[in-house]
Amino acid sequence: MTRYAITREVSESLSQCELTHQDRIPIDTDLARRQHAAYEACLERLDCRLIRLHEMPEFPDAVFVEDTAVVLEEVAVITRPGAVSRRAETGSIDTALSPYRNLLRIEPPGTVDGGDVLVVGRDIYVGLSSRTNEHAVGQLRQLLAPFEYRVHEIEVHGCLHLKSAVTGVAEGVLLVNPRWIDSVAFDGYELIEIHPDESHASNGLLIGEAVVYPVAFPRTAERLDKRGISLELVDLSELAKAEGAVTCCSLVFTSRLAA
Ligand code: CIR
Repeated sequence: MTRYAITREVSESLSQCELTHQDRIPIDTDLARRQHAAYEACLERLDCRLIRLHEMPEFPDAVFVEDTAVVLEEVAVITRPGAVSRRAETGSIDTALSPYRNLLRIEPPGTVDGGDVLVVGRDIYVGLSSRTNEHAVGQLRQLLAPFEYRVHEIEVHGCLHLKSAVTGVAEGVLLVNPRWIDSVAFDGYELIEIHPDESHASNGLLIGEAVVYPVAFPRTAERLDKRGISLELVDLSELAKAEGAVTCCSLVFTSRLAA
C-alpha cells in the first residue's frame, strides 16, 4: 500500500480568500508558500507520496484541497463546495483522484465542503454549517449506503467547518472544542478538550500514528503530548489568516496503485 497526499500550490490571490468567522488581515503570500512547502515536507516525512497540483491563480482558496473531496477506502465523493467562488476547484481533483478511486458526485442543490466531513472508521459525521446542507447529507447517505457507512449529521456553531471543532488524533480519540459542537454526539469516544484559550486548536491531521499539528497552540499540544500522542509541528500562520488549518491543505489516502 502506498500513502498519497494531494496538495495544491498556494494561489497568488490567496489574500482574496473567502472569510466567514474571521476578519481580513494582510497575508504574506510568499511566507504562506514557504510554510506550505514545509507542511508538504512534513507529509513526506510521514511517508506520503505527494501529488502536487498546479496553482489555480484565479481561485484564492484552491490550496484548501480538503474541501473538494471525501476519500474513503472504497470510493471518493467529489463535493460541491458551499462557496460559489470555490465550485470549479473540483475539476482537477476529479482528474487527480480518478486513477485511485471510483468517483461519486454531490449534485445540486446539495452543497458540502470536505472540511465538514469527519470519517472515523465506518462512522461519517457531517457538519451542518454555512457550507454544508441537508441535501448533501441525504445524498452522502444514499451514495455510501452500499458501503455500509453510518452517516450522522451534527450542528456546527461559531466556526467554519465541523473539523474546525473536532478531529481524530488517535484511534478512538477525538480532539474537541466543546464551544462549537455538542460533544454528546461523540459519546463513546475518548475526548480531549482543547485548552480554552486556544479556540482554533481542535484541528489536527492524523497520519498513521502521528498528528500534524500547528505550533500556534502550545497549551493544547501539551495536553496531546501528555496523552502520548506524537506531534509533528508545523507553522501555518499565513493560511490560518485565510481560515485554513492543517487538515484543509491535503487529501490523504492509501492505494495499492503505484503511480
Ligand atoms: C474558505 O473559506 O473556504 C477558505 N478561506 C478556508 C477553507 C478552509 N478549509 C477547511 O477548513 N477544510
